[in-house]
Amino acid sequence: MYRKSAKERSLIVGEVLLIGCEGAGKTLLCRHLEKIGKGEIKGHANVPLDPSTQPSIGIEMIEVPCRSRKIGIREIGGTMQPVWDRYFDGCSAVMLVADSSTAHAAASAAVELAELLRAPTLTDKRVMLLLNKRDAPGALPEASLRQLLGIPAFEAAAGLERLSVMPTSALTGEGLPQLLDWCYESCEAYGAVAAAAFRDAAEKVKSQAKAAKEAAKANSVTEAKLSKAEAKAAKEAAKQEAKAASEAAKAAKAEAKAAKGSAKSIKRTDVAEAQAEQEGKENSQPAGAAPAAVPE
Ligand SMILES: Nc1nc2c(ncn2[C@@H]2O[C@H](COP(=O)(O)OP(=O)(O)OP(=O)(O)O)[C@@H](O)[C@H]2O)c(=O)[nH]1
Ligand SMILES: [Mg+2]
Repeated sequence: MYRKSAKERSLIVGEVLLIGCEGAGKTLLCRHLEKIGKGEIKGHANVPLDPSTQPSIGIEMIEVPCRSRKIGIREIGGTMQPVWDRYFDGCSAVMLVADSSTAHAAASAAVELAELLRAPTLTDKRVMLLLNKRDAPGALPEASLRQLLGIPAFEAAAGLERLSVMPTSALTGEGLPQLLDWCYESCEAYGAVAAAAFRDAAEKVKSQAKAAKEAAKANSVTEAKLSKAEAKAAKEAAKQEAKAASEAAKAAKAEAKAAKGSAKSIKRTDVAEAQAEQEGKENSQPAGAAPAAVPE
């Protein structure tokens, strides 16, 4: 599969999605825009093209030169309407083509436009409603068409910066040079929005990383402070315990000394008492008296 080089990719200013119901004029529009972009049709409108087209099957992609760059235009066939929204995410802007040759054909564009403006993947992208086939003989006057599709209400809700409405003819080229300018400017505008969003996201990630780093640092400082305080408390407790132990030892020593002293004095009292008893006995017996007869 062919892959574009970085230089080729950098030439593309953005990609515009081109949708609209079957036969609205998307393929003829692409053909005409390409010719204007390549300079094959100079100047403005009213250069009719070969009108023969085939209904598009699936997706067709063209690159239209514009202001020394290129605009990618991706046409999704009208038969693929149920899956249009799959392509919203990857584009820079959207063009919705309405066949305004009859009121009946144009009416379905109002429903499609309402869906586009509601799509969450398009909120920051510009939307263009093309009232195509303005050259067709039965086409309604533009003012009636705007009322019929309820365009003033859409413009009020979406804002004129986001929603544009343009009468065109893919056959004669009416409005197409201006449309090419709109494509270029919308791609650039979305590029700036996307770049700003990218910068914001990068800034957010950076500040989150910084906050996480600071929180980790604060955490480790707190832990260090805590362990220092715990060590101090343990040292203090050990000191108190040692003091209490030495006081207990002193008290035990004093008790032992006191016990030894009292033991000595008890012993002296016992000896004195014994001597006194002995002396008492000796004094109570008369001198020379015969010891009492022992009974038989
Ligand atoms: N008169 C007139 N005819 C147009 C215009 N644009 C397209 N047509 C004709 O309308 C028919 C369908 O045009 P396409 O460009 O094939 O339509 P499409 O939107 O690509 O249709 P799908 O690919 O089927 O979704 C062709 O015959 C075109 O020549 C226009 O501005 N004016
Ligand atoms: Mg087509």
